[in-house]
Amino acid sequence: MNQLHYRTCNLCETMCGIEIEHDGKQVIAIRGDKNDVLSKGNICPKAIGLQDIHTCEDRLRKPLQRVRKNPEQKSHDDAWVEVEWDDAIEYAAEGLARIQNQHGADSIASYFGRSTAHNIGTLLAVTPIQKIMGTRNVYTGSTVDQMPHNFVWHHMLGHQFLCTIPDINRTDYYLMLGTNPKVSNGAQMSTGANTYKKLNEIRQRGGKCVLIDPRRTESAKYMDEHHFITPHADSMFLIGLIQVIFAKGLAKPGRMAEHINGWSQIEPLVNQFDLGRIAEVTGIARSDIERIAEEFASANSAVCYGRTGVSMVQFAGLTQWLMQVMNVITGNMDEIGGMMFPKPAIESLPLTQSSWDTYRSRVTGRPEFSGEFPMAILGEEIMTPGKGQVRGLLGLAGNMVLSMADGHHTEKALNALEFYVAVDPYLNETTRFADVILPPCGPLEKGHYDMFYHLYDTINWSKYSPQLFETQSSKWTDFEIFTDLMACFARKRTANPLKKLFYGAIHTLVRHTLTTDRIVDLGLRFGPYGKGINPFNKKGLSLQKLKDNPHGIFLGNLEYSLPEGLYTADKKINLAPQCFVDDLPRLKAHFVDGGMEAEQSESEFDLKIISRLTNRTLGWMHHSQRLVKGKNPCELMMNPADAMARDISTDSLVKVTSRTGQIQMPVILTEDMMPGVVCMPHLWGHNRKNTRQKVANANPGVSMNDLTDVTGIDQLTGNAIVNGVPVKVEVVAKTAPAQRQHEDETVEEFVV
Ligand SMILES: Nc1nc2c(c(=O)[nH]1)N[C@H]1C(S)=C(S)[C@@H](COP(=O)(O)OP(=O)(O)OC[C@H]3O[C@@H](n4cnc5c(=O)[nH]c(N)nc54)[C@H](O)[C@@H]3O)O[C@H]1N2
Ligand SMILES: Nc1nc2c(c(=O)[nH]1)N[C@H]1C(S)=C(S)[C@@H](COP(=O)(O)OP(=O)(O)OC[C@H]3O[C@@H](n4cnc5c(=O)[nH]c(N)nc54)[C@H](O)[C@@H]3O)O[C@H]1N2
Ligand code: SF4
Ligand SMILES: [Mo]
Repeated sequence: MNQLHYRTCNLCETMCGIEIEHDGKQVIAIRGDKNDVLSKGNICPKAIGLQDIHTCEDRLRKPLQRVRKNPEQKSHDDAWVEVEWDDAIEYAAEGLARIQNQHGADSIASYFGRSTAHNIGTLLAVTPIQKIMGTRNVYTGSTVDQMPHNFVWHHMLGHQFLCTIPDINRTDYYLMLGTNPKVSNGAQMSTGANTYKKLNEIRQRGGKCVLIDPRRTESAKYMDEHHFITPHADSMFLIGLIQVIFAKGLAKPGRMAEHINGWSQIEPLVNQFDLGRIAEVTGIARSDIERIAEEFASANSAVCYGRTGVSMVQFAGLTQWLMQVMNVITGNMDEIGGMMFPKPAIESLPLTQSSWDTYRSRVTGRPEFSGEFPMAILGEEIMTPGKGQVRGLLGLAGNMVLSMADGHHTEKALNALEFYVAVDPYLNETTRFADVILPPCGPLEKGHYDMFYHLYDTINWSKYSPQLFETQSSKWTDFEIFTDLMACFARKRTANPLKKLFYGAIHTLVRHTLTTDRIVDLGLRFGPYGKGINPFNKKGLSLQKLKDNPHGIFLGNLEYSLPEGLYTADKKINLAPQCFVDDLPRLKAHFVDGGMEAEQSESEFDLKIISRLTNRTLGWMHHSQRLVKGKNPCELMMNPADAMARDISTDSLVKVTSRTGQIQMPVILTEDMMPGVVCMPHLWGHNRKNTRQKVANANPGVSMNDLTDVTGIDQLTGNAIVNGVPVKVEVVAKTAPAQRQHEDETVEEFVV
């Protein structure tokens, strides 16, 4: 008899509730859970891919170890052999410890990709791994994603994870920059896959929605207005808005009036910029800037919010800061319908680091942020000889060859490593460089709690997802892998027999007592809604309470939490942190003092390329046949005027060239692109050799990050610039050949 199982889809931060019909071994169907307290039955197509991942033959069930043909060098001809878990852990720990014993703590780096944040086992392991490895070379996918947000929260509010969340359920004015929630389903704002319905609701209750994006995206039709903007120019647009708000006397601090530092600095700073020039460089008419500013400041409540399109660009730190300035000066910070702060059932902020520039990187002196360096410098730290050079890597839950800037540069760096341990369920474009791959069990084979993503809640709620299936042969969760790996590593890092014994004892204790479920239970019990250890407290949260409520528990709407909730020492919002003030001249040099024109006239790259997500795809879900079937979405969107100037027509095959690389794909002409800007999907390009991923490789596409530039970073925050990258586009053939199986000939072949 088929049964029903309820859980949260862990593929993205949207956290939709799903209902899985199954027979105890296999999934029969995956649907939206109508009773889920957050998503109320809404899901996106990606959730059904979980069924394919569960049965995917390429998903590794046992550790793989590289057997080198030439002991001195890795090669594509090396063999992979399956090894037993204990042997694999021993081999991995030995390889990492040997390097650190010889070359010091910093000679090993760690890298955490996006799947870390979707997985309680990896999340809980991050801090212990960093403490045990003791290296300063810590890298995560955050610096090709949301780091500018964290940077702003740290400097303005005192903690990198004091996340401002748009109160989309109650706002009257929604100003949205560089995000496409109809497809992404909302980023840093977890609503369940129904964000677009919430945009409709804003308008139905008499509010207004305005979108700023160089592409008229799928989300535009749920908005009242859409304006094209020149990539990278959002800071200028925001400066224009702030200028008008002050000039018209509309600035009002609201409820936070007594708790803001730096108010008087803002007006003179923005007044350095001429509104006419702002209109010219952004492409948004002066009258529109003036009107939007007035509307925003006069609305009962309003929120200015933006995501990856304004965090993976030049001046991303400034843009994120100026968006928050907009919210503060209109009295919308920590206000109903403005930016608010969720109160998650498990408190994690006090346990996480928030710091800036307490030390710097070895090669180019980049400041750390909250204990990590930008991904952009991992390659130079690996490939520049000297004391402290990175020689070993523990890399997990990210496919950096496709997802980080300049894939070929990443490949060179990975190939130069002496030893690389990957914790990942696939032999993919990145893990093929590993010496050993430790594969965790599948997503349905373990319990799940969204330890991190509740920081993005639009309502307060809590839910636990139990393990559905017994694990197949890959019986270990990420948490178990890390516990064993780190224990074994710590023993190998010390010569002291007493310490070895001590580490062994700690390991046994942790392995037998501290399961992820126990940690969740403790976190819930002692969190803000917890029952503590009081058996008579029937209302308070515990793991059992969540297990008894498989659709989740609603804990209330977002409530005021400032100033008490601030992490700044004086409990005030810092409206004008010096680092942002100091970054304004860089913006001015580019947009006002001729930098932009000089860049344009010197460069052969006359277009800018930006990224797009597609409904059915999400990096590693390209292993799901259900999701990749049909036409490959790697097509270049281009404005017809740009096409005409280059003799390109719909379906032409074009060559896109940047400073770092070249790829080919068919073109689609559309007025939805801003002239001068082209757009393609990212995280494709499954055309590298020696991977084990039949489904993805059969529908490879091309990798956008073969065009992006590792040296392109927002200087302030260190975040990669993967949007608005300069390219040129030339026609190769008037009609594109039918989708090819492999695009090897279009990608410079990488030779190890
Ligand atoms: N289907 C699907 N959904 C996903 C994911 C996925 O892989 N697939 N990934 C998840 C993850 S990890 C994340 S971080 C989120 C991201 O969620 P979003 O931030 O919503 O991501 P995008 O859809 O790429 O939206 C970015 C938008 O910025 C625009 N843009 C580019 N450059 C600029 C610029 O200079 N200025 C402005 N104003 N706009 C610009 C682009 O045109 C694009 O519409 O999505 C999540 N949801
Ligand atoms: N050009 C361009 N580049 C971008 C972006 C863009 O907009 N444009 N967006 C950026 C953004 S926002 C993001 S989030 C990144 C995403 O980039 P990545 O972080 O590289 O994400 P994926 O490609 O989905 O790869 C996820 C990896 O985690 C592994 N994995 C899956 N589940 C688990 C698990 O439970 N445990 C472990 N240990 N591993 C697991 C998968 O096998 C895969 O190797 O890409 C970034 N790169
Ligand atoms: S939006 Fe899609 S992928 Fe994201 S949690 Fe919901 S169902 Fe899963
Ligand atoms: Mo992301």
